[in-house]
Amino acid sequence: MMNFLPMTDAEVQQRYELAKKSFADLGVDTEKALETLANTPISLHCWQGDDVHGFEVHEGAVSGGGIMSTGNYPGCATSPEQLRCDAETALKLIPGKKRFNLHAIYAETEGKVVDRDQITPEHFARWMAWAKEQNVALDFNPSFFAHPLADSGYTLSNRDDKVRDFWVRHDKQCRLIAAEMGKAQGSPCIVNHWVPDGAKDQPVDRLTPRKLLKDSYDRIFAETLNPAYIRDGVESKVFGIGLEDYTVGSHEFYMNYVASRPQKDVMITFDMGHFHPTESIHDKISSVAVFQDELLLHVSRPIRWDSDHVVNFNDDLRNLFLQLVRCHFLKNTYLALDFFDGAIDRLGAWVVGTRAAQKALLYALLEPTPILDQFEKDNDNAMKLALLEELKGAPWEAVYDEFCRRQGTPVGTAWINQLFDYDRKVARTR
Ligand code: RNT
Ligand code: ZN
Repeated sequence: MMNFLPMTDAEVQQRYELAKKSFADLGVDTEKALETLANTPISLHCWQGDDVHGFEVHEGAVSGGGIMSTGNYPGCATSPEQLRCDAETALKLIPGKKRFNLHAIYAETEGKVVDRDQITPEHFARWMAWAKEQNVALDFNPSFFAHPLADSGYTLSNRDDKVRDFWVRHDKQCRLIAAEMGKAQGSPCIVNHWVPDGAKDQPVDRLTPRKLLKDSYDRIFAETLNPAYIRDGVESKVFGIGLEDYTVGSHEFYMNYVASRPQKDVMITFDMGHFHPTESIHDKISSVAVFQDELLLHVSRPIRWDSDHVVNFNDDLRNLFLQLVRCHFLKNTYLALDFFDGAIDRLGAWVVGTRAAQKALLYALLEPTPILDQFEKDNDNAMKLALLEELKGAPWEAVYDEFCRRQGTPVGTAWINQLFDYDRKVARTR
């Protein structure tokens, strides 16, 4: 195996000093960028570790549908202990402030069947204790998929009151669990509400399910919980596999839904994979910044569809973070990751994706925006373009390496050694 030699501290620092100087020449303070980076939490999604299976105990066969991870790489966590062990390893390889994002199906019920409308904070007591130990705050999600009452394709928008009431109860329980988490951790638990609801082909009535979905959310959010404990986001989507023609919770639906709340107590969630293939979310940030106070992001990477590939340092990611920084909306935005690749080492997927998101954020924080703004105002657009191009080669990576060094996480390629080790000793032996 290739053994990647770690850089010495002195090498990292020397490279950083040079980078600091070249950014300073452009009026950019690298220390300030590092401080913002260190204080911006990124929420790691638990479901990358086990292909969105969860630990629910079922009476009969498990229902599928709604969501899908592809790939059969060995090592998929099959118990809470394994998942926590993998997550701990990931947390060590990622610098900066992390949070951890749970779904309702990750409840621990001691082998008992507990249906989704019956879950309580005690089913997450182990997760809460673990999060405290790891010094990460928890985020939460109701789970509206992989359940017999989701098989029809309609949950919160179901025409059958019994089914819809079940899901409303589920979400209400989830909000109570999240509020408990938020209270215990002293930082609001961010809850993302996403339903897969929709139809494969040409529903005649596209209106009724949307009215029902609005009504369900109104009921769910009728209970005002302390915003110091919980914040809610609703996630839009263009289509799902098997639901190609109609998604009840579309972009228009949810943008209007959040606008319908005068108290602005529900924010929009943008997932990078939830739009038409050539439509990227960076252009939506400024519109949200005009009308809303907060935004939840699912950082992901679609390839031709909502494929949830591991996030990497591409134009989409950079453009997204550039907009958050340029719009001064970073502090109003909750950053969560949402990808799941079961075809490669899952620890590697987690770490690659999170580090890429951090790098893109740092890239944006190191932009000499006032100079670009001035070029734009003066109609010097070739100069603007030239500087934007030159910046792509600026030594931002030396700044990220220094960040890793200060945070005590492996610098550069060195972490790949640890990934390799864990893959061979843990993942491939499961
Ligand atoms: C699905 C949504 C949703 C899920 C997670 C597991 O298309 O993106 O956010 O991926 O809740
Ligand atoms: Zn998502």
